[in-house]
Parts: sequence; C-alpha cells; structure tokens
Amino acid sequence: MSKISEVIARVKETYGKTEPEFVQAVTEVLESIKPVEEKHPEFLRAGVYDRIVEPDRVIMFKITWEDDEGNIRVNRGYRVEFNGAIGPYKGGLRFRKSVNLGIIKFLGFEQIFKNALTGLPMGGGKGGSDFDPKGKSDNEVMRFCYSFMSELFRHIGPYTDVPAGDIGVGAREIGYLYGAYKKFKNEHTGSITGKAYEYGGSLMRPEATGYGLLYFTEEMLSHRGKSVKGKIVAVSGSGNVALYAIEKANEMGAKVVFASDSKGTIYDPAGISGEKFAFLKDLKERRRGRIKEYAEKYNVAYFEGKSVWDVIKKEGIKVDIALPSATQNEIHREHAEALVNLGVIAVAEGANMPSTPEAIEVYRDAGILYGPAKAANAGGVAVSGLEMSQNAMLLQWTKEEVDERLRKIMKHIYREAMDASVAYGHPGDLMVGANIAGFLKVARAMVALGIF
Ligand code: NDP
Ligand code: 2IT
Repeated sequence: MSKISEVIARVKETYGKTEPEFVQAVTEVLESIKPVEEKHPEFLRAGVYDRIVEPDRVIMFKITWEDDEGNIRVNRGYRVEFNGAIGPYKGGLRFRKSVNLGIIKFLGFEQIFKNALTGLPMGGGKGGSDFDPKGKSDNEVMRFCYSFMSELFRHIGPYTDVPAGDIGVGAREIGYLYGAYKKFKNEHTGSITGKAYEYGGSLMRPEATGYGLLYFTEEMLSHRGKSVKGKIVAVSGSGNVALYAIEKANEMGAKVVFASDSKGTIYDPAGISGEKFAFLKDLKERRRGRIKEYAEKYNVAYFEGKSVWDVIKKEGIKVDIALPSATQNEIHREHAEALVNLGVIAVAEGANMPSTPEAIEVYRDAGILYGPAKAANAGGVAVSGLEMSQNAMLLQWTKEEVDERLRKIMKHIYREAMDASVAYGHPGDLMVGANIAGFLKVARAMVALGIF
C-alpha cells in the first residue's frame, strides 16, 4: 500500500465515526496528491504525509457569559492551529450551533493549502464556537465575544496566529473580539483581520471573498473563450460571501436568479439586482432578517426549507454558473446531476467544501469547469494577508490598490493550480492542481525546517 493510502486509512479508522467532515477533507486532498508521492521521495523520508494530517495544536476552552435575563450560559470554544510551516496560523472563526471539533479540523486542514495557494506566507488554522449569534442582542454578543477572547488572547498574535471571520462572525463580532484582544493584551496589532477600516482594517476585505470568487470564475471561463457576462447565475446563501458574489456578478453583467438562507430559497428570474439587491443586502447584513421578506416584498417564488440545489433539481431550472456560498456539503450527487443535465457550464465554490465527493465526481465526469473552494474562495484570506501586511507597516492602502492585488492573486492561484495539474498528469483538473500546488509549498517548507 502507498504511504498516502495508509494515512487515509488510518485517519478514516480513527475519526470516521466522530469527525466525518475532517475525514472527507483529508481523503479528498490526499487522494488527489497521489501523483506527488513517487516524484518526491524527500517528502516520504521526512514523514510529511503522517505529519500533515495532525494539527500542531488543538485548543479547547469553556466560554461562560451572562444573557440579558441574567442566566449564566456556557459554550465551547475551539482554535485548531493546524500547520505553521509557511507562516503564522491564519484562518477564520465560525460561530454556529453546529460547530464541533471535526468541523473546525476540516476547515483548518483546508486552510493550510488554500493559504499556501495565495502565495502569501500564512499557515493554516481555524476556530470557533457552538454559540449562535442569531437571536442574541448586541450586548449578549459582546459579552460572549469578550469571554471567548479572555481565553483566546493568550494563543494569538500578529506573528503567531491571526483569526478572522467565517459563518456567524462578521463586522460586529470582529469588533468586539478585537476590542477584547486589545484590552487584554494592551496592544494594537494586526492579530485579527476583517477589522473595520477605522481601527486598522483593510479596505475591500468585506468584499474580498465574493469578488475573488467572481474573478476566479471569469479566469476559468476566459480560458474556454467564455465570460461571466450575460450568464444566468445561482448563488446559495445570503451572507458575506454570497452578497458580494452577487454584487460582482451583477457588475460583470450576469443575472443572479437564486439566493437563500438557512430557512429557504428565493427565485427571482428577473435578477437580484439594483434596488432589489440593495434591499437584500440591508435585510441580511444590517437587519439580520429572513430572505423570505424579499420574496414577499418583490412577489417572487419562495421555497421554504429548500436549498437552491433542491429547487433547481425539483423545478428543472437551468443556470449557467453555480456559486455555492452557504456551507459544507450543500450539493449532493443528485443536485450535481440536475445542474449538469440542465446545462451548467461552471461550478465555483464560495463556501468551504460545499460539494460532496459524489457531486464532485459528477462535475468531473461531465467535464464542466470546476473551481474548488480552496482556489475559488481564497480571495478572502488573501486580503486578510494584505491586511496583515498593512498592519505590519502601520499604513492603509486604497481600495484600488487592494482590488488590484486581489485580482492578481486570483489569477496567480488559477495559474498555479493549472500548471500543477499539467505537471502532475491531470491537465485541466483544477481540484488536483490546487491540492498539489498548495501541498508542494507546505511540504517543501516542512522538509526545509527539519523534523520536530
Ligand atoms: P455568513 O454567516 O455571513 O453567511 C452564511 C450564509 O449561509 C447565510 O445566508 C446562512 O443562512 C447560510 N447558511 C449557513 N449555514 C447554513 C446551513 N447549514 N444550511 C443552509 N444555509 C446555511 O458566512 P460567510 O458568508 O462568511 O460564509 C459562507 C461560506 O463561505 C462558509 O462555508 C465559509 O466557511 C466560507 N468562506 C467564508 C469566507 C469569509 O471571508 N467570510 C472566506 C472563504 C470561505 P442564515 O442567514 O439563515 O444563517
Ligand atoms: O475560509 C476562509 O478562508 C475564511 N473564512 C477567511 C479566513 C481569513 O483568515 O480571512
């Protein structure tokens, strides 16, 4: 048995029952880097495959806070510092009821290779809590964030570990988390990204993941003589990634007809644009409301309890481009089959691991363009890296400067993934290419740094 197969089997055996998402992520990455094993005996000698699936450090802690009624509440906090070979640990924090160690480990593992692909010196990490900000008052969220940071602050720092946002962690949460960090550490340094511009954030960070997703999609299409312009697009979710994906898709001349939240899906065949998009953005970003309100206000179809992909499959609605931007494992085999049968030309992942392994198989068999998450959604962490650079220099760039760098980085990621796919015998397979290109950088660093 090859070493890689042996490691996959061991991870499955150990975590198959308790951490299925982690096993899924490890299996996908290791399976697709198999062409590397024979070509690089130095990685085998250095034990890289065994080492890379073990987090450097897992921190778990209790968060105690008081709700508005005076009840004492307890949540669980996590920070997984997965791999720091190429730079400080870097990755978001997710606050959602469903968060558990396996989910944070899958996200941290993915982050290692995504961050490497950006070309910036950032290691991989992720954290979060089973706390759900939904339905909580601003004061409750603030008390929770201060309590969360009262433990986390001792583990992070601008050259150690730099958290940011993810699901349930947006501008408000980052503000409170950074406020707490600053108070506990008595330091104003770039130890969290996604900060508002006023206190040291980077312009364009809120937009970066969604915009980067569209830059990447355009790059993929352009190599087949196509463009986003004039295409019908399905976006899932209506959070940070989804909203800015919709905004940029509109700007590029596409028509976005789907969006969703965890309660249901809207279908607006006329396009979610102009005043309607402004309403959606205000509804989800500022008012924290339900997407159903959009359907009521604009008299369009609403599908309660259904995902975008359920609706596409059931109603047989054709889209040209699918941009899953809500959560992991939202697209199953039958959804992917429906997309393909209806004529989708590209799937690019805004969310992390939104497609199941079976769905990915369908895309690849059909030969459609597939932009895997760690390449397609890397714009967010890339601009986080640029925020770290600006913080280190104690200056702030203009929007144009950051946007220009983001565009270049997304092109660079495409090129790296494409070149690796060719060099390792799977020309055009961006999933294999992205995994290999990201892995090579980290593995080379691990070998260079010696065994420890
Ligand atoms: P947000 O919290 O801003 O938005 C998440 C959106 O997805 C909301 O519309 C939410 O619905 C929906 N959603 C979340 N979980 C589920 C679920 N289990 N089922 C159905 N819908 C769900 O998060 P982000 O936009 O930041 O993150 C979205 C995805 O993108 C995640 O996979 C994240 O890991 C990934 N990502 C985020 C980056 C970032 O910079 N923020 C960077 C790269 C990837 P509701 O409003 O009802 O909660
Ligand atoms: O999944 C991701 O890349 C993020 N949530 C962004 C991480 C970051 O550090 O900006």
